[in-house]
Amino acid sequence: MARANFIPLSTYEELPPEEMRREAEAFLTKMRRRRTVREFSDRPVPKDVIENCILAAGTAPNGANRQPWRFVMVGDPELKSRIREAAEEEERQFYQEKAPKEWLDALEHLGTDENKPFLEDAPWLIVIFAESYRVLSDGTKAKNYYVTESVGIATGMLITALHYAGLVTLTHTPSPMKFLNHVLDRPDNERAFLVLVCGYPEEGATVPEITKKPIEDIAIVVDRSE
Ligand code: IYR
Repeated sequence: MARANFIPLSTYEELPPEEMRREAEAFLTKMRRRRTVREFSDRPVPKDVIENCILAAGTAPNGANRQPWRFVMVGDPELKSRIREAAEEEERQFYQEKAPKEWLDALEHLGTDENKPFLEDAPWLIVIFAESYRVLSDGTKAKNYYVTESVGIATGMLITALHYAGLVTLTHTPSPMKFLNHVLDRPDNERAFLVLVCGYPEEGATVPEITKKPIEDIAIVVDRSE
């Protein structure tokens, strides 16, 4: 591929150290308010808000700038109930037959089960697909690179954008997810990555009282220059 035209980095803004510190702290404070929610209100959320959040996700760094993501916005009640029905069928098998005891034990404190009413209650399901490879106009397949990493980063940015817009999300991973290709009519070169349930929390929604790891458990400093 021809080398791109290179232009000055005109969008970068350096912050003085104090402001840098303030911004980083303010961001942490805001992100600590994000919680995964499992009880959704059916209040509508404007489509343009979701689209802007998806555009923000689409700014994610990714392999070779192939942008190997597709965000299918499902707001149609009929489609949502088909997704719920199929997901609950998969989940029944997971919870009642396939899941090893160790996995079920790990999930127990979160109180999840095969019932997924949020798939119908929430105004939007954003079904995220990863484009494993591209199909060129002559029918040949072209590789994409770091697809899982790229789509994972974009998904994190989407969750952050939706949180900033005052919405809540649930990262739902029915397993296996192949049924989503059928229900949403997506081609074979796309594999469902996860379902991001999005909307307002149900009034009186509760969340598990869990904590996040402290800095010493998640960061390892190898630079002693400070
Ligand atoms: N996919 C199932 C099970 C599940 C698995 C993990 I790991 C979770 O953190 C939560 C749920 C479900 O959606 O219920």
